[in-house]
Amino acid sequence: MQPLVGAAWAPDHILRIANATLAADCTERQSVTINGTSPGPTLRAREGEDSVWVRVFNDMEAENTTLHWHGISQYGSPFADGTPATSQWPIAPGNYFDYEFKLAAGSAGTYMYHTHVGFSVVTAYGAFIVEDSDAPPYDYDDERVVVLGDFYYKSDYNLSAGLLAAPFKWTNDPQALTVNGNAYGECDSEVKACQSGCHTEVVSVEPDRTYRIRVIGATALSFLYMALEDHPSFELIEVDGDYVNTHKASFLEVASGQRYSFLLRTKSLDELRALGKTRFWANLESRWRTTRSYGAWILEYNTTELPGDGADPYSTLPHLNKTIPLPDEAPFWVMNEVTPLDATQAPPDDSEVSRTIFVDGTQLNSGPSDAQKTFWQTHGYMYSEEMPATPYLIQAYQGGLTIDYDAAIANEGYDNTTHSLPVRAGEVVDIVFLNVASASGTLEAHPWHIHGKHPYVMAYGLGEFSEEAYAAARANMTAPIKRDTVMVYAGPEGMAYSNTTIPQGQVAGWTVFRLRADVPGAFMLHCHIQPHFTMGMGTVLLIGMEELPPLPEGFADQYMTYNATSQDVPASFFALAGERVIRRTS
Ligand SMILES: [Cu+2]
Repeated sequence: MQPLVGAAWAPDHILRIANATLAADCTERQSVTINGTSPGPTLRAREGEDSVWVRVFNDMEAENTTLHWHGISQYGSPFADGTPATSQWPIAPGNYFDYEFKLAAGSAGTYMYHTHVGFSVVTAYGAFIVEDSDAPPYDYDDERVVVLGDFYYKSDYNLSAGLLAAPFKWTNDPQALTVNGNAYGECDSEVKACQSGCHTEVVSVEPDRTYRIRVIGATALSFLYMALEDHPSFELIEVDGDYVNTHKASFLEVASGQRYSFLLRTKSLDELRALGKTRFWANLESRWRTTRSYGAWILEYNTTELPGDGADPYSTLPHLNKTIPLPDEAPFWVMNEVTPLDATQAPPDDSEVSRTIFVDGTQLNSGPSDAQKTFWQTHGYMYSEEMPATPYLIQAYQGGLTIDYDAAIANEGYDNTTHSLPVRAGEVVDIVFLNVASASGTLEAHPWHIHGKHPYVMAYGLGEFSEEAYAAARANMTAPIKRDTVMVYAGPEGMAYSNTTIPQGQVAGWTVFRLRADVPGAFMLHCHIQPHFTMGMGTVLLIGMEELPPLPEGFADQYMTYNATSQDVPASFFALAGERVIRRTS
């Protein structure tokens, strides 16, 4: 629903978040959708444009929501980042919220939007593509978007309630892996309500072309490996919204929150004729968990000159792990070799780094064994989207947020009063994520996601973190790239999938971000595995809170108070024609 796009009074996009029944793999599930579907519509904007304005309506009857622009830097617009308790009051049922932000030059790439309240993110997401202002640096004929997701039969409420319950109830792995919202499934109508027509996602291409395939990790849990039948290699060109020098790879690794683009050269008619088929499987398998999930999508050649044959979107998946094998778990993948396309792009120099901040995500248990809770802490604190009662950024705009930098600096960067990591505007910090063995001596691989801007990934390591280990790992890194979602590995000893343990509290892996804190605002820093985040695996960066940008004119009316926007805004913007109801002045 995008009436009169471009008219002076209209938002660039209107998104409506609502409850609806989905049946990705033919099994019905009450879900949260955006404009009626999962994924929601693919939004496109151009880098360097004045701004993007998206009006988001909460059409749900009883649930709050927010919408986060995953990977988008929020220079000058921290109030548009879309996180409850941190950047805004949640959007109350019946309310709307205006997100308006700029897309800086150089930000062209692949992003997503998703809700940031409760477990609704499992289906409430969509692709957000920032197009180049000029021709892209790589030649391709066309592009395709592949959004990877997890499909659970349990409701959002049951999933998160179990994670917070005593005794703790794990979500388990998803019942299906979706691609652009689709998966083939054989629904059991004696157990669940079923729909018909579900199928493996089909991505159509023409022969003899070059495609940019944009892959978006919108899974709630799964870290997916992916490879293509009879298409043994492709070239990586983008990582999390930044172009990289082409890097050949035979398979892709996509964690929750990560995005990649690769160039795929499609086969000629002669090659297809020789292979005797026009539809090819893409194999998807999860890694780094005790059990593996399996999924697929299909690359289909659009041609009338050959009979359609090959992968069948309406059939049970064959054992693709036999025909399109994917490797076992191994840390780092190609990340030490990938380099930025812009050769002038380099992290701030060591001499600029003022201090090191540690983020020690640790899984703990409490209570008797028959009613045991399991949760994640950072610096001894379990993050909750219910706290603080007034969001950090609202507190700051009210003039009521006091930052104690000295207390934080004395405590590895963490301030125990505000439960945050305060950083002065302009400071350069190294943020070290530690992978710490749990109370039961186990470890997992975590995709840590930073809001606000993209730091440089300086180095990855296994084992204990030390200055010597950091220096050695940096020497191993060809050239740091920027990204917003980075793996923190560990193992193999102690990894959940390896069925071994190590002593509780032992650090078994780490990753370092280097951040120039030039984007004032309150920004989340959290594991993008939604169950871990629900269990408390997150914290908040408070950057230069003394130097926040002013609120746009008229915006305070909807921003400073919960439940402040009209319940009576017409469902269609056509009904508003003639009224100037916006804060944009151009
Ligand atoms: Cu995690």
